[in-house]
Amino acid sequence: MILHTELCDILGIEVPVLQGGMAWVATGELAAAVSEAGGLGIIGAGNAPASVLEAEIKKAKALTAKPFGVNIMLLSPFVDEVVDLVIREEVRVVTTGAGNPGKYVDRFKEKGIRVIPVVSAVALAKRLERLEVDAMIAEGLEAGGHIGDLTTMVLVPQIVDAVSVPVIAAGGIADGRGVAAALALGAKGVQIGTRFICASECTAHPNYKEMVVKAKDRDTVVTGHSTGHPVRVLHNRMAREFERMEKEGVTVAELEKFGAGRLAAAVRDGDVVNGSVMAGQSAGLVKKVEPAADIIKDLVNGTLRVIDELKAKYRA
Ligand code: TUI
Repeated sequence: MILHTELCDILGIEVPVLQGGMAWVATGELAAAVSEAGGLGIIGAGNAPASVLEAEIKKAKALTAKPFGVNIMLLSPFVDEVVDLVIREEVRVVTTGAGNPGKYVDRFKEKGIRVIPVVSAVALAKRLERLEVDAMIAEGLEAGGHIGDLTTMVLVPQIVDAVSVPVIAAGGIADGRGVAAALALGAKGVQIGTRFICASECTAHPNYKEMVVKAKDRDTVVTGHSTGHPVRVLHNRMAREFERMEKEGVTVAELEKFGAGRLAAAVRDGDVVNGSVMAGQSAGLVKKVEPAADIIKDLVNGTLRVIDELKAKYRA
């Protein structure tokens, strides 16, 4: 495989593909499989306490000697203990989501941990560059879960222009065409979530994987605009109920209570009717469940094919 960018050297990986740190979905097994395949596997801490994350980190360490990361969800009630754990376990890379990681950056850097925040707007990217983060993930609204309000197509080049660290594109990327497009926008790598839900090594319930594989182009919706935390999910009864409650003007506290535990219900228990089936718009591009190594191979081969074809076809 010969798809190499400076991001590979910074992270000690073979191909510039990061696996999204999806809460409940991105366990030690999935992260290890992606890292073994040459990408960067990432364990999603989500809302879990440090003890739960610790077990996942130990699992990943038992399955691979290659670098892997942990995603810290900054709205988690356990964020402080999760930060302490990641430092204690000497995890090589930290990505952050759903907020500004500013107050933690120095502690990670002191330990030589690479810090890569997710940003969904230029202003935060500029602020974080001053803290000397190692790279940034520019995530567009095509992504699953909690999202910002710009598309990948317009966000990535604006972040690339605003900062001098490597930018990783995320949101809507699921095959080599998407990776090549991200590189064309100036990204040095990609982060992919939805397609890795359908990795064989992913421990998400088969019902969840099946719903992603069966999803068509318009099957995701965004709920939670009224809460200030919009979340992209596959449309089901849960999403319909949530939409109805939002339209009726139900309070944020009630909506949060209604939503509590729903992601776990879908991922762990397979309740894809009453659970929250978070997935990106790229679900429509995901066709099957296959090993993480095959996904990585397909991404790399597809990217190289697109680059060659563009050059052969359009250079006059
Ligand atoms: O974080 C994600 N995706 C997520 S987090 C999550 S758990 C959750 N569930 C319900 C409500 C809220 C969270 C499920 N999916 N992706 C990375 C991401 N980060 N997307 C958007 C952002 C973001 C948003 C605002 C990053 C920074 C930010 O900054 C705000 C500020 O303080 O400037």
